[in-house]
Amino acid sequence: MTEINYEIDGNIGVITVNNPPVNALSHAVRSGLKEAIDYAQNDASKALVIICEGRTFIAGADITEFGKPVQAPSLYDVLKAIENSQKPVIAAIHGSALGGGFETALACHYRCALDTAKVGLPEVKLGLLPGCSGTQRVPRLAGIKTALDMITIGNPISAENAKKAGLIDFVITGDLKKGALAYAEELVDQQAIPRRVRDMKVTSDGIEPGLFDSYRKKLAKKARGQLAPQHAIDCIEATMAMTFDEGLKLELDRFLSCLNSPQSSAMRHLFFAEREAGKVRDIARDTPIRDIKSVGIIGAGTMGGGIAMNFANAGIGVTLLDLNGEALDRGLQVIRKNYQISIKRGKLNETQLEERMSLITGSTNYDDLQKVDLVIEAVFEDINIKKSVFAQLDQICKPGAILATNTSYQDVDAIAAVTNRPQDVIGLHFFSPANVMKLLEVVRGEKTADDVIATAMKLARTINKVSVLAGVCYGFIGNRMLTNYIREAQMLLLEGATPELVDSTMQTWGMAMGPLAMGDLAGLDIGYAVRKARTDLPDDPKYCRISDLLYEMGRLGQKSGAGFYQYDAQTRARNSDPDIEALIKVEAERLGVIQRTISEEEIIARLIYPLINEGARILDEGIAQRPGDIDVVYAFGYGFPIFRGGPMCFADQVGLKEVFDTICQFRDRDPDDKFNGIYWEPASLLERLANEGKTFAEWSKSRD
Ligand code: T1G
Repeated sequence: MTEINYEIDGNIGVITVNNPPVNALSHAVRSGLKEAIDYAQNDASKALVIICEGRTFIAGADITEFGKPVQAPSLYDVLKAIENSQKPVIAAIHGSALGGGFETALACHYRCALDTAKVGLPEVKLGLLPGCSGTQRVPRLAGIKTALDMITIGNPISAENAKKAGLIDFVITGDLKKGALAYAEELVDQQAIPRRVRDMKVTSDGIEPGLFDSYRKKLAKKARGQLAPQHAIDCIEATMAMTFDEGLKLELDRFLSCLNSPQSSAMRHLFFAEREAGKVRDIARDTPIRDIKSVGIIGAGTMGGGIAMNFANAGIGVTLLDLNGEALDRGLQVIRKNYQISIKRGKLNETQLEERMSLITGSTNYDDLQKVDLVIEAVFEDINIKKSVFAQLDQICKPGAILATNTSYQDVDAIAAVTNRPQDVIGLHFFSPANVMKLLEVVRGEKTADDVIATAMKLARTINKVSVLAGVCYGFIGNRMLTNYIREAQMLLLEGATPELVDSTMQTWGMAMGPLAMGDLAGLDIGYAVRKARTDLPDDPKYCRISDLLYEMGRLGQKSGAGFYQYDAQTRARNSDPDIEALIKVEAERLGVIQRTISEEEIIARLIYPLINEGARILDEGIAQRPGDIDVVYAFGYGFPIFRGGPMCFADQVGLKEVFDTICQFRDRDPDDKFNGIYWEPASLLERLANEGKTFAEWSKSRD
């Protein structure tokens, strides 16, 4: 396939890039672009247009080439050729011109775009910064503030906004090529010269003192622990004092240090893992899927309402059913309130609110679910209640309707078994708040049909979720691993770490929230009920003893104003509670636990390694398809730091031998405590890979 085509149309040389799926700047594309630019310098064309086939303009460097030796011509060589062209070069943008793609457009002398197009520099989302002049050209074209906003956050902006900022010169409606050629001909008629961004000056107008440091502080919070945004700020700030070439040198230097960092390797891993997770190994990608035009949701509580919003947001009609009329009205009011919050945040307008509310119909009658294509049960987390709901659905719903449970833990096969259509039953585990959290665990029952799985994975994309396939076990992937994480957090309390030390250590490490504060947020009664319902927990008096005590004291967490911490009634600010720290000491003594000073290093290992260990078991049992899938679950559902790539990626970076040896040390540290030996029994897959000197990634590749 020819990645680059060149032809002359009137006075215009048209360079067309065609490298599906996103016209990434592969070696072939770079070579073809440079050849075409060089060739066109001597032909009859008066100006050149760079345009792309397919769904988008160039969407960036080819991320799959990172880590391999750069093959000439480099992107720098290509952009230099474009900028030094003696004829005006015009970029014609559609879809998303991102990263190196937008940098290519910035090296052009003029830029036009379809009104539906977007432009952006999302490199920080890969632990990188624009590595080919983006940090130097955007400030020259659009000013420092626009550069800081675009580059340190990495979100794309619309063609209209890009035009307002001076990044795009002309917005086209309708046929891009036609519009771009007309625009180019007009420039030729005007005898427009090659307008080089490198020659522009950066204005310091409006740059208040301390601007850069305020961004450094903002990003240190918003992108806690991430290096790339800080480097990007330095490069942008450099445009105020350095020449273009000096700035380019600094940018390249910082780009390479990011490229070679574990953070970028982790974030690039997650980029591909997120896309890989949506593919089911043993189901053909062209498996026919069922049409989902209408959805029924049972339970108008927090989860049911949040789930309903996802479908309404995607323009899919929802029947929200709750047998309790008051609960239904409350649920509908909460949905409306959530949308009103989005309006306040400028993410929605009144018309859209009403459109979405009109797609959600309340009902207290199961008969209203007779014609829906999919039902999602989101009732109380009790297996018997769920079974009775599914028995009813089996009687009422039309043949071919998909029957899904939103259960967080329960046995999907046991639920399917109460119906005459287990092949239509699946788990769709949303995460609270369901209208915000991106993760969706798709739980495959033993009898779930392939087309039902394929439909669910496709539907996840439709409602803007990241789907991960899980097998049936207690807690599927995420919650199963979380059990051990919570257990160790509380063991650490008995052994002498305060709630504040545990939580602050994990937050500094990168977790969105520490485990104890997270327990207070979710509600200690939830965890208590889950533990009491389980019959398979070790009969260890130390097991989650503190949260059980707190529950028995009526301290349920934020909802009751106190849990591990005290919460200010007005501001809900969290404060350490000396009474609880004293209570922990007394309980530790009663249980015969000797308290000691615990290092942050031990806290991190004691909390993260159980995730890795259980993740290894989950892989070995086939509950998750890939280690990357587990990483996606934790990055998108549990606040795991994206710059560490997820538990399994982090394990590979630490080294499985190191992880395994540390787990063995934890197992053997107290021979008298038999429970410790149980909790810290290394997973056999981890042991095997550690002994073979392999990584989880290598193990996964061997199964592709
Ligand atoms: N390189 C290689 N493959 C890519 C790719 C890229 N840049 N972008 C996407 N793909 C693959 C992706 O893995 C998937 O593969 C398929 O294309 C469709 O992607 C020098 C150094 C463009 C908005 O960060 O944001 O330039 O799973 O499912 O939902 O300064 O892809 O089909 O086998 O996401 O329509 C900067 C990343 C790179 C953009 C389209 N660019 N891509 O979304 O499709 S660094 C980015 C996206 C850089 C310079 C620096 C999205 C998209 P498969 P998809 P989509």
